[in-house]
Amino acid sequence: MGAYRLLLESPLGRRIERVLLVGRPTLSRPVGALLAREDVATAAVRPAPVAWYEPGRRRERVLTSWAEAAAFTGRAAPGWAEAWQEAGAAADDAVARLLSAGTTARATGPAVAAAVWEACRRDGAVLVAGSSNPVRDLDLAARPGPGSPLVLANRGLAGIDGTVATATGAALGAGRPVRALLGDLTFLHDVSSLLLGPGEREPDLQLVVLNDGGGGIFTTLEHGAVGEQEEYREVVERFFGTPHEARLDALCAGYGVAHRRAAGVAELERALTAPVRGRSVLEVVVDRRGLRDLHARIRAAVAQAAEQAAARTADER
Ligand SMILES: Cc1ncc(C[n+]2csc(CCOP(=O)(O)OP(=O)(O)O)c2C)c(N)n1
Repeated sequence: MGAYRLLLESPLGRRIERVLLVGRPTLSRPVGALLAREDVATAAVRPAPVAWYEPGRRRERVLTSWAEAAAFTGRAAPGWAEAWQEAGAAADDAVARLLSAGTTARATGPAVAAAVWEACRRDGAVLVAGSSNPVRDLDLAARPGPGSPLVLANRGLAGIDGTVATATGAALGAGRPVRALLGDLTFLHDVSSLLLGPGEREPDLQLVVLNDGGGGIFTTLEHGAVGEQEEYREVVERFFGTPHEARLDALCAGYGVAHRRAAGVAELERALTAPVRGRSVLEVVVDRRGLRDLHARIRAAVAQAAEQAAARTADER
């Protein structure tokens, strides 16, 4: 977790020579791009057979033991690990600084993710990460360390479906409070999972819904670039932004679930200090129009931090 995926695009990232793949890569495009690089030798370690592996589908050489994996990776040049760690710490700090500037004003997805992460770390709630931006925001802004929460996420076909049910099941199954971070469309898609039959046990579940009135992720992808052109703006918004004005408070009232709205990160942080008891929805209203620009600023801040860290490392030598 952290800014690693942005560092892969920095000069330091371009010095990577070998990649050992453990498990299955799904989420992040920079990781996919790294694995596809012609100048990078790749191998996948798979000591035991796994059901999802289809021979011939990936280009990495398959290694069946950790000894082979160690032989493949070899030893990095002296100072490499330190340079990477230093760049990572500098980039994480740069992201945190950028996100906390304007904390009291409008919330952003990554800032909300960081607040939700810290709340789970504090009170030990299991964290369910919704697909689309929330899981990526957590990947970027959460600071792992001692006491990091248990994180669950649905991957499958990377669908946004079933997330409320997943979080409900996790809370009932784990017997521990669960906090889920999910987008508004993800919430709306599965809102009927809020229905609780008479006599059913109520889980301790807080759904933090990042409401940007539609699908924000597409703004950050290629669709967003097309949508910046005047002639395509409306159609991209209609088909990919899929805007809506659904009232989450009214939906929650219909299902008998408590609802509260937080206007900014400071208010969200205050609301997150309350223990998770029974079911509730904490809605944070954000604006997805600035998302493309926000991610460009995050990328620029990480690139600058990586450059400065590299200069410091060079001076120390
Ligand atoms: C079942 C299903 N339908 C459609 C999609 C395509 N899809 C991916 S992300 C997304 C938008 C999700 O919007 P939201 O939950 O509000 O999160 P945001 O993008 O705003 O972070 C959609 C529709 C999907 N992944 N799964």
